[in-house]
Amino acid sequence: MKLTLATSLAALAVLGCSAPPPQEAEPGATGPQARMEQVVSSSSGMVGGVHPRQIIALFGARLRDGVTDRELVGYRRVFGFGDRDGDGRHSMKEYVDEGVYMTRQARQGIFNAADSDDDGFVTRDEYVENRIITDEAKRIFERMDADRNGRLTSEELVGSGILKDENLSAAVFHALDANGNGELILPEYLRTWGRWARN
Ligand SMILES: [Ca+2]
Ligand SMILES: [Ca+2]
Ligand SMILES: [Ca+2]
Repeated sequence: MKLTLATSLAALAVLGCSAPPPQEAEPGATGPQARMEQVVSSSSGMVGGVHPRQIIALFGARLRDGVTDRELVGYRRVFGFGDRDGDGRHSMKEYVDEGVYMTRQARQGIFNAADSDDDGFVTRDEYVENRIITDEAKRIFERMDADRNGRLTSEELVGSGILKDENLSAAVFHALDANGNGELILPEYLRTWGRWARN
């Protein structure tokens, strides 16, 4: 079943889950090798002459500063639901194998993105950080997705006027469009955005 983005996000919000819609998970984005490639590409630095962290600030991202205490409490509570053995971290077994929302592949992608120290576990702080980054990034994506079809085109990004500079907008779109097909879907966008936010 193909859900609309709005429907999926609404469902995910109900589930307290930060995951992208299942049909949009892309292969090849998980595992140590993908992670290494991500590190290498992010180390190349600037996008359109601007530091990635500055780019997401230009998009209006506030990261931790944009989150209320109440939201933090909610994120921690949701983390606790998944931490079945109560050891303060999600194991691969708890989150990926025993998770029930989305596809296994989508859960694996989220787990890898959240595990920022790459030790095979997602601590509560890692989980909360990932929720802060991705929930905000999704709201920004939705604002730019003028026709609300869950796919962001370069025209939509430039047309949103969020980045004042059109050349920068084009460079940013190019950097986000990892598979080069001329449109961004959420998991694709979030992978690069997540790296920029942790940069
Ligand atoms: Ca970890
Ligand atoms: Ca669109
Ligand atoms: Ca694309």
